[in-house]
Amino acid sequence: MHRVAISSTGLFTPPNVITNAELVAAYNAYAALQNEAHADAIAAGTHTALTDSSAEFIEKASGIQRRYVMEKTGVLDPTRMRPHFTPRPDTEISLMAEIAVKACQDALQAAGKTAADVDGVICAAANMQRPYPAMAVEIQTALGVQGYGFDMNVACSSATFALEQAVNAVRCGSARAVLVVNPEITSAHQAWIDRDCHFIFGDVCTAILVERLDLAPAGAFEVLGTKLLSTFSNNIRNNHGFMWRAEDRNPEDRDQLFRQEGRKVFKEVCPMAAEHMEQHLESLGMTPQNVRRFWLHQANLGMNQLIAKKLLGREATLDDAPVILDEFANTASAGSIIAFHRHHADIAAGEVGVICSFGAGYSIGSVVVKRLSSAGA
Ligand code: CO8
Repeated sequence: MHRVAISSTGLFTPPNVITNAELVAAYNAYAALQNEAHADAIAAGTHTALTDSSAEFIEKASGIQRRYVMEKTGVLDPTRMRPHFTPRPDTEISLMAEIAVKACQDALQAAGKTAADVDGVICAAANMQRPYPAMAVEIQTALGVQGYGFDMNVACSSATFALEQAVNAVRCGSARAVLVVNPEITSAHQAWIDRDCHFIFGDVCTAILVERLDLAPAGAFEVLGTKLLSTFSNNIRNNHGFMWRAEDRNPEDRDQLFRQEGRKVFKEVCPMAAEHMEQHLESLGMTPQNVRRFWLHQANLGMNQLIAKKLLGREATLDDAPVILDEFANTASAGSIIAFHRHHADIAAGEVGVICSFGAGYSIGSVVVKRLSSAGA
């Protein structure tokens, strides 16, 4: 068995920003058009008028100020309300693979490694652009990695669940290094026409290089342990899948996109996530007080504050549990990895941190890491 480290991370940030003000203006224009189109039914009481969204509500309820997207004109067009993506021929790299390759290259460069040092690629995200061939194989080939690749999906916990697979592969010697990559193009399956959730998501891609510790660069993070949990809930759901055609479904049906019972999710997931991390730390002989930093899933600021408070027994600071959702919104599985990517440089050798995701399934994944001072230390 080998000791395993996170050698580096990479980040691809999409080119377009949508502020809450821009988003709300587009939604309110859409609502006005809908209300105009249904004016008679609204007057007759057979149709419910849409009410305006508000930037103040969004920031207060979620902590989100803006989000990045791959394409914004379609999202902000009140007659469209979804991004414009041009279909690509089979001979061209897919959009998911394209941004994944960029994030992987960023991670490889940060570790001073090349594709020749890597034996596997796991593409882990909340949605896949197509069923096959696997995006991971496309990414692997574009990078020039000899070995294997596969896709996996555990919604917002895709990255942490994939980290466990990568860690196990390296630990037992079937790979020297595995790239875990999380291309999250949430804008393509976000319900931009639903006032309750139109503000939640953003696009991004993260990558993590998991490597044998004796091969890892100085300052890498040893993985002390991983712990996964899932328990079924309908409170976050997307019914879109390959059966839609045989079921004569319309891809625009509301249940074919993301939907949730946000308040129930908030109430149920916070205690589960805190307990999960506590138990994980206990199994490693530690308590939350031994942890220098929590890199938490980024869905809602209040959720993160509550979870961190449950763990620490006091109000958490941004130093205890950094926030990136103000800038990125919820980026599904990538959120906790962006937090780690942006906020790990000041962790001293010997200090311990926890990466933790929570989301649809429900699914919770935690990864406990310790900063190393030099390779193999
Ligand atoms: N503008 C103004 N008012 C609004 C708006 C709006 N946009 N939306 C709702 N309101 C109103 C409501 O109508 C309601 O009014 P009233 O009190 O008169 O009925 C009031 O505001 C309060 O509404 P809510 O109870 O819905 O508001 P909350 O305070 O609960 O906040 C949140 C809503 C922000 C959604 C919050 O519940 C939340 O963040 N919950 C946690 C959600 C969460 O963590 N979900 C995880 C999902 S992510 C995941 O697992 C990955 C899925 C895969 C990725 C999919 C990518 C697309």
